[in-house]
Amino acid sequence: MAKPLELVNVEDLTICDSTAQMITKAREDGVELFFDRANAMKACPIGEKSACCKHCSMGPCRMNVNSPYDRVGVCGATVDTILARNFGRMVAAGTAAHTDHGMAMLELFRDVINGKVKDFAIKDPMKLYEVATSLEIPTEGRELKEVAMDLYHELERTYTQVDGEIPMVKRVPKKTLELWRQAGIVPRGAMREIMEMMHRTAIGVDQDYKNITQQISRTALADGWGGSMVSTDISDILFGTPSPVEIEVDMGVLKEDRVNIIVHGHEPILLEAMMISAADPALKQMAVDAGAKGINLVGMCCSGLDVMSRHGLPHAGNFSSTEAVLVTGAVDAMTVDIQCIKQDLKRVADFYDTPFITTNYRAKIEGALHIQLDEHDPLGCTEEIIIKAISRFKTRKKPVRIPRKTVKGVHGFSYEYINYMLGGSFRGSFTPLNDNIINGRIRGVAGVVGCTNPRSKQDYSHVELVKELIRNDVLVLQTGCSQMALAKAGLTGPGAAALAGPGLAEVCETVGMPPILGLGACVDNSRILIAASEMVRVGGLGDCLADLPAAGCAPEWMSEKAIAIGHYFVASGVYVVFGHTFPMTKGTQFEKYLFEGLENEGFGKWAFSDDPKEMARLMIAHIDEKRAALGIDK
Ligand code: SF4
Ligand code: MSK
Repeated sequence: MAKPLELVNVEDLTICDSTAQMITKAREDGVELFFDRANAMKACPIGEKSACCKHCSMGPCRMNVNSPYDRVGVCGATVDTILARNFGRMVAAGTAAHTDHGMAMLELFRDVINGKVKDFAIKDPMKLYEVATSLEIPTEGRELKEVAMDLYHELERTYTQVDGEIPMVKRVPKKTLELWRQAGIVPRGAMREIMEMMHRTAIGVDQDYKNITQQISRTALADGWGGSMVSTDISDILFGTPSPVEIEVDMGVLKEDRVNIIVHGHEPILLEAMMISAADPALKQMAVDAGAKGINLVGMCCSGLDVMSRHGLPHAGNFSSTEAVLVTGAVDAMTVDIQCIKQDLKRVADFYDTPFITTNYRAKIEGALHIQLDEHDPLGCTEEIIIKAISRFKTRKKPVRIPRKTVKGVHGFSYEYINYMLGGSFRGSFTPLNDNIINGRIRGVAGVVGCTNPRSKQDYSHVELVKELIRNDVLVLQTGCSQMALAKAGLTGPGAAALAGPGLAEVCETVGMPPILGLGACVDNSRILIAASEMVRVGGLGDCLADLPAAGCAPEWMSEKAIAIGHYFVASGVYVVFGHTFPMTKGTQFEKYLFEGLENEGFGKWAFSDDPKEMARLMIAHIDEKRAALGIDK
């Protein structure tokens, strides 16, 4: 039986001190948070292992997780078919989320070029020319607008093309691409791949787990090398390629004497537009007239990560803190767009008299005020939100209690900048990184990414895993809520080099960089793919992505997007460890195929561990194996 809510120790729920304080306050206030529900509602033991199917009304059918081959579904589907179909649908959903986000960014880009959107412009023309060149679009002597329009049409194929290869495969190392071609998994267009994935996993279609996995890989690659990559590149072109900037994080960035507005979600346009409106002298004066010292715009989750890297905007916390931040009573408006927005935020916001505002027609929440953000007039929406926040500031009814903690760190490491720091040119080759890996100062590279989850102590595994990796000279690249876990723990400044092993510490101290580099939002994992491809292109570390001494991990994942990300890394050749839970039944052929079989075919592979020290051990062992194969294991 679940423990009564009040008996769950706050220290068992989170290592984030601010969130812990707000969980305690919520309990005093009688407000239930998702941590409490995760405890009260235990995960279904069959669903947790992904061993059930409800793809038709002859079921739902449940397998025996302790003896998975004891029975089959009413239609005869085996546990392997059921597991593969469920996994495929998670990848399809995750890919749909990233590609729909990317397509919205591409449409914004088109309307900026053709002059229909006037509030934004192309901020990084050099990146535009670089992306165009990488896709073999002629740039010599051509007007920016002409190149931009060609780029738009080329990138549109990422989503809509029904046959052929998506444009970004031109960036994939040759040998990796050859493997994909042989395996028949080069994506056509995301819509086609997602459609086929959904079709093949319907009742009575694809019932061979290996064949289903082929389409899982093709769909996931349409995310990583398609929708996500386009989204990152277009965001850089429109809003600027990030470069390192010192940022203040944690809930102490809220200020009692200011109009505090939280922006949460994923598409940068809402927060970019909010920044323009918050700088409007008339609105600033309105805030002062209401008795405030100013407007305090704060990001959360991935929207916040995206924009803080570009503009140095403060960030209040990750996914598991979005209800807790409302408990401060200091939030004068919370506004959201798409993805990772808990429906419960509305109820908690109501309790603290905080206006909760949705802005995207694709993501409304029952009962919430909806102010549609029209990209042709984004400021119309954001000005209205700020006016609502000012009016709430004026009439704050509940006492405000803001945790004092703030931490400073450095964020905004595009792959271009990582190379520059290591002694290359800003937009040059990755030679210095490769040299430091070959000479052993840097043992390897790890991507530690992904969500937090109320079924796992918030931030704990992210922080412990990363500490263990850098102690062993592994350079860590980060995105998403994981990046914020490390930022709150004070490990995103150059001072973190003191915790690194001697080789990595030497490199960090020489170039003045931290051993943990934050690359942005969860959609920006594509920056890691590009960095890895550059490492292959420069030479000395093998000739495909699977040869690199590299590994990835999402220790506290929760979203289907994380499964799509994990699988596009695996299909690209990377070893990926997931923590806390995995949608898999032990002792099945499908498990063996994902955890071993794919690697035998030249891809990466999946692994699972519940313990951050063990996750680190698995990743380091893999890195060492790759170093040995490259002959650089001295
Ligand atoms: Fe059961 Fe087969 Fe229908 Fe799934 S598709 S619910 S296993 S009968
Ligand atoms: S917000 S997908 S909880 S990283 Fe991108 Fe964080 Fe995971 Fe959402």
